[in-house]
Amino acid sequence: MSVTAANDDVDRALERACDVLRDAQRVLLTSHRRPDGDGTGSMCGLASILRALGKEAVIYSVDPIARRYKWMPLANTTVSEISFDERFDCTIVVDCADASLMGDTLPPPEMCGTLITLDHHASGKPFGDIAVWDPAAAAVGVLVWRIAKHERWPLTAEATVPLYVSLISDTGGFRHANTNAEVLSCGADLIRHGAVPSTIAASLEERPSPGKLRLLGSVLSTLEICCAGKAGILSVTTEMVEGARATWDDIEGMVNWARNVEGVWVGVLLTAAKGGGVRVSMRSRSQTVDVGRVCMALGGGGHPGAGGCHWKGSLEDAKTAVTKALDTAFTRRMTLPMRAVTEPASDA
Ligand SMILES: [Mn+2]
Repeated sequence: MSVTAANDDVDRALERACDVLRDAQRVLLTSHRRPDGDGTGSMCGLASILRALGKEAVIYSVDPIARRYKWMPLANTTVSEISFDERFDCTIVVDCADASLMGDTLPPPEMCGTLITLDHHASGKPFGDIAVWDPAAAAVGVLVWRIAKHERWPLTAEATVPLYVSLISDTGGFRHANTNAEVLSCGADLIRHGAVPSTIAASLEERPSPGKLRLLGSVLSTLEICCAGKAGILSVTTEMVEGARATWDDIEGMVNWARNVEGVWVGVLLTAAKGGGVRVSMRSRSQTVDVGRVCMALGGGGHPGAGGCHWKGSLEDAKTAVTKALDTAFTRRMTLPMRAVTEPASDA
């Protein structure tokens, strides 16, 4: 690994985190609300490694683990509440760019002990007593792997499965722009220790329920192409979810249909949230525009390839604001030097 000032900071934070973890006996593991494959996978993987060392590791998520990840080792040991008299030596928050993404789910400091955060969002606002924050890490699973390697802790076969899920979730199966040599080395090491890629891929395979397929049908029919063909926008409303007898979980991944449309650089999914407002999800094709920054301008954040924000207002207002923000991003990109405006490479 090349040594830069930033890497020095990451390495130092990682060493401090290891110092705390080494001495800790009771560890609490948690992530952002509605944890995704990276959040769930890194919690379960780290829990397995710590439990094998004889430590107690409690996985905590207020929201249930998504159906897609429930089969993962240790996912079924997740607890959704913690008694007020519990005390932990340290608490590890994974994949959470910003303390606000946890809502008020983080227990008070006297329960948490030392607060360690492991994150890799470029737009992140690192928090906690020790923040291991490295935007060059393709997934938080890579940071967990670095900790295990640093401490020479055994990678349990059980841990390799959720950690591998973390890697493929955040790299789109080793295809997205964040795929680098380190994440492939990490994947290779996980395979050496027991992960079986084809089995894991089969477990993650989409087997849509009839409700999800009905919902997809109605969502696809909302497609609007705007910004001179460079943006595709899909919308979901509560009525559509209920009418299809689908669940809110079924929306996950639908934004990619908008992004995959021929000629489109950025796909957007607008979800009219139950409690009012609109959840905005954006995905861009690599080498086009940084949607994390576009979403930051709209009060959210994310990565270059994936971003999101919450819009307080109607679906139509959200559409107008998103279209305007994307128009600005596309125009700005057009004024960049030619080197940066070559046609996007196909993601396939
Ligand atoms: Mn992540």
